Amino acid sequence: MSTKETSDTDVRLLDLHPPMGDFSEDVLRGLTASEKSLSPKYFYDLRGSRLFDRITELPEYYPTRTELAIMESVMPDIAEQVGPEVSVIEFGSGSGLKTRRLLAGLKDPVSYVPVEISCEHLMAAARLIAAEFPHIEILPVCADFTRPFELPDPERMPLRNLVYFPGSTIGNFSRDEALQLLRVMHNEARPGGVLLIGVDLRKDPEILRRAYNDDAGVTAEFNLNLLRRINRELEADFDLDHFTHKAIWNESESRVEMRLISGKDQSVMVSGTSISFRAGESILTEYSHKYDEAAFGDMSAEAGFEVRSVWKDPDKLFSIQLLNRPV
Ligand code: AVI
Repeated sequence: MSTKETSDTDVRLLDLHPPMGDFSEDVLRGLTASEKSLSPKYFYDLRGSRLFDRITELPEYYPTRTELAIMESVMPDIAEQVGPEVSVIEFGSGSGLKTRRLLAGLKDPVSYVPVEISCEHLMAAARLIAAEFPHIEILPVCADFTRPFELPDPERMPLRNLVYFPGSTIGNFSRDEALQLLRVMHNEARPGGVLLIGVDLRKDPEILRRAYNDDAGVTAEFNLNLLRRINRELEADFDLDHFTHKAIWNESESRVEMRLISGKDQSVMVSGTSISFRAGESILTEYSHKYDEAAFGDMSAEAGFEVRSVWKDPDKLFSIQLLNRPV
């Protein structure tokens, strides 16, 4: 693969030219399958990202504030267990509070390597972090983190790698994909490295139902925004008044499933292809798996990790887990 390093003030980008995938091809494949689906990765256009930010502040949506609260209370413990002079490799470009809390709380971290498929997004976030943490070398990598990728070498040699994957985004992957992603993280952690990961836990289904069907309708708007995006970018004519948001708890699969339900028999044009919907037919748009500690422990062990510590909030809604990659 040809790579490119570009320097922007003091932030050096390693551009691995990730294949961006084809939105139109993916959407048509999903909508012409016998069970219609759309990938949740397409939620996050500008409006979708803003709607997601609003979701994180909803009273019903507990994950973000709970993870941050755990982080606040256990950061000294994390810093102690992880040790000094690590290189932090974040899967996703976090300029959020959790990343800042981590970088501020670790002992003398040598570098911060955010990895993200959208180079623009990545550089904007990396510049913010660089301005706030001038003593940490910031080395953004533009890559698809679901596949193994090359890591840049920091100027100062780290004592170990710390892979960081907050937000319970792992829950949005199927179990097979989640295992594959854990294997990539195991690889990037390198022998003796660690993974610090946010994992949402199984809980009273009523709490989950409310978190994904909020009263203000922001999650519904977030879900429907996918159709709005397809209308705009793929010359489609979804009538948003004839699709509704629905999120259900699937007990046997231990996951929330988000769908868009067609309110009537209707046909929609997408990139020149006519797609028909029966009344009540749904498009699956997202899984959000919730794990119990044992199930996540088994999956991470399959990827080669050993559980070192699991921190939870007092109500056991959410966990932050520190996993070791043995030497
Ligand atoms: C990004 N991800 C962890 C969120 C979740 O809770 O699964 C996405 C989300 N979907 C609906 N609300 C939030």
